[in-house]
Amino acid sequence: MKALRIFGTILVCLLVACLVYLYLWSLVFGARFDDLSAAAEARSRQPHYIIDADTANEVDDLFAIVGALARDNRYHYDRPLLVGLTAAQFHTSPLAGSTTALESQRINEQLLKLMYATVPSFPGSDQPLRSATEAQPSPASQFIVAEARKASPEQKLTVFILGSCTNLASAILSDSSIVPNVHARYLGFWYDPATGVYDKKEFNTGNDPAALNLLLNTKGLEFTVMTATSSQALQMTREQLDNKLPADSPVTQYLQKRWDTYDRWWTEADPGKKQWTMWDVASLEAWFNPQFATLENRPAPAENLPRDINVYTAIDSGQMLEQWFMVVDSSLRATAKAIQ
Ligand SMILES: [Ca+2]
Repeated sequence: MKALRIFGTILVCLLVACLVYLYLWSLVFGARFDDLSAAAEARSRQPHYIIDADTANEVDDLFAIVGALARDNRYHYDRPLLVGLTAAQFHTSPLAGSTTALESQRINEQLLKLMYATVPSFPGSDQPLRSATEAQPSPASQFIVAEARKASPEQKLTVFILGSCTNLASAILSDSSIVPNVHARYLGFWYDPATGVYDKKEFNTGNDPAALNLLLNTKGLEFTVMTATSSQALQMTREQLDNKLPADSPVTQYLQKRWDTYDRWWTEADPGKKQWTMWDVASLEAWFNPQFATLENRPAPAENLPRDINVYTAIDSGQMLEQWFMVVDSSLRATAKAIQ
């Protein structure tokens, strides 16, 4: 009888221990499951974007890309995710060879390596559109199509165009079903906010006018422009570059070398290259920091589809520049610490 009581007590104790064990594990697994589902939810809302840049044409593209890579963190789903870097042509430059997109691609790859970024990159077409209806397919345009197909009208793919519009225009000509899934953010043409007058005599536009007009004339394509007029206010001095980023960083040194060795062919002003207009930086920073820019709905150019487009009519260039330096400086310092 006594043995039976002892056996019963042991059995009850084991049962209680099992229940406590199961309860504790359910708490742990439940918390983990909540974390995972919250992460999946945040990830599904994460804005995806592509930068399409004519990097080898100028100096400012490099700074815009470095600013974006400094922010990119694949594990912070509340931040925009740079899904790819594509390279654009600039065939009208007096310095242009016959493979300008490939030249841009090479610099893009170097920047990704220097920033330890695992972002895929693709070369675009070396030539502008053949006509308003004929695409120039390329790995870049195919990549844009593939990413845009994954997007939706509610969760659009943002494509920053920092050079000619050839690659996105070719993507749309290849598959027009992507249009409602894409938000084009163009850096180009002049616009006077006071008079509402547009002027398309500008470098990026001139490298593929048919491609830009295709984007402006495409019904349902969300279109935002950081104009040359607004972005020209963003001036960086060489002194700032030398003083505000870590001098021993390979990224700082790469940017300084580009600044020194690039021939500024369009002007003889400022021969010592004491400052540089950071047009492309303005386009990305206005998106990262909307509080530093004024965005307005304005009628599209009269010769294009009658509709409103989004136009940045002013920027706070001082705040934008400070923010760019702060983010890039802290990213370069963190990287240096991590690889020590
Ligand atoms: Ca550019």
